Amino acid sequence: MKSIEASELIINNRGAIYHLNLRPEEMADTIITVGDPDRVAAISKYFDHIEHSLQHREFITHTGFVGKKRISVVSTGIGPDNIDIVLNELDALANIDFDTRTIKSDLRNLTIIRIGTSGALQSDIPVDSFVCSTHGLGIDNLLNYYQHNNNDEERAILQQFVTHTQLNGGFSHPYICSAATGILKHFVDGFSHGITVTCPGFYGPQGRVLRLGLTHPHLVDRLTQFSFGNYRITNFEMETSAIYGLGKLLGHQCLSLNTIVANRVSKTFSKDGNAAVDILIQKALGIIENL
Ligand code: R1P
Ligand code: URA
Repeated sequence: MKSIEASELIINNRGAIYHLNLRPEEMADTIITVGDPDRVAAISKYFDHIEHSLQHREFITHTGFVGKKRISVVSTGIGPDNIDIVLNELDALANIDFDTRTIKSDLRNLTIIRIGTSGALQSDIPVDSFVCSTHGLGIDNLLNYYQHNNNDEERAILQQFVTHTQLNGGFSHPYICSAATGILKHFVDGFSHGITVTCPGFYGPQGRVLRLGLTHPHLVDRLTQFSFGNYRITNFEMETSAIYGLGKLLGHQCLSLNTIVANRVSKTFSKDGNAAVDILIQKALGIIENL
């Protein structure tokens, strides 16, 4: 098998992958991703034991154990462009032999769970509550750089979304990917379920006006009013669709859990987002330990 060249798969002097600075044995099969680098320690403080602690740029990783479950917590920084780096490098750590630079014949399936913050798009989803994303619907374009396809239901939701929002062509080509249902079913009690829209920015791409005029001034209303069968758009943020899309293409099981810190309909913001995130962390770890 052809080996992958030095410029394509970049391995540093420590034998670790370029951006994440991780060696294959330093990564667990169960991975929690967080946007905020400070959230890594906020999660690993609940580990019984930390084996590895590494950092390069905004990418901090702590690998350790909760009970018998080996877990890596990795910070991605903000946005889908960083998810391109993190998902490809996590997969390379699992599925490419770093000595021969060839793809392994036995591929490893990772479980990748995002614990992040998000803005709600429905009045009945208050700040400090939790959303589990049934789908990631991307208006960020990342997945359009990879060959991908959809099942019938995903195609139908996407078609309805494009018709309803008129967000297609020009700068945005929306894409969609569903959550791993085998994991999703464990995150029901205490979670709202719905479609999460992933945006390439926090201000204009999420309809926030400070000093600049927007090309889609009615974006928030359009997203709030969208429905397809029993599905509605519950929230938006900046990583979920990229994780779901790339994760599924690479054969991994992905789920996104969101702490709602802003409600864009009631125009409210959490008074203590970190406390709400901490509740989600403890709730999620209790479930992940037993997956
Ligand atoms: C924006 O404030 C950031 O918060 C959300 C968004 O997806 C974006 O990354 O997630 P995190 O709290 O995980 O960073
Ligand atoms: N993260 C986002 O991306 N948007 C919000 O409104 C809140 C958190």
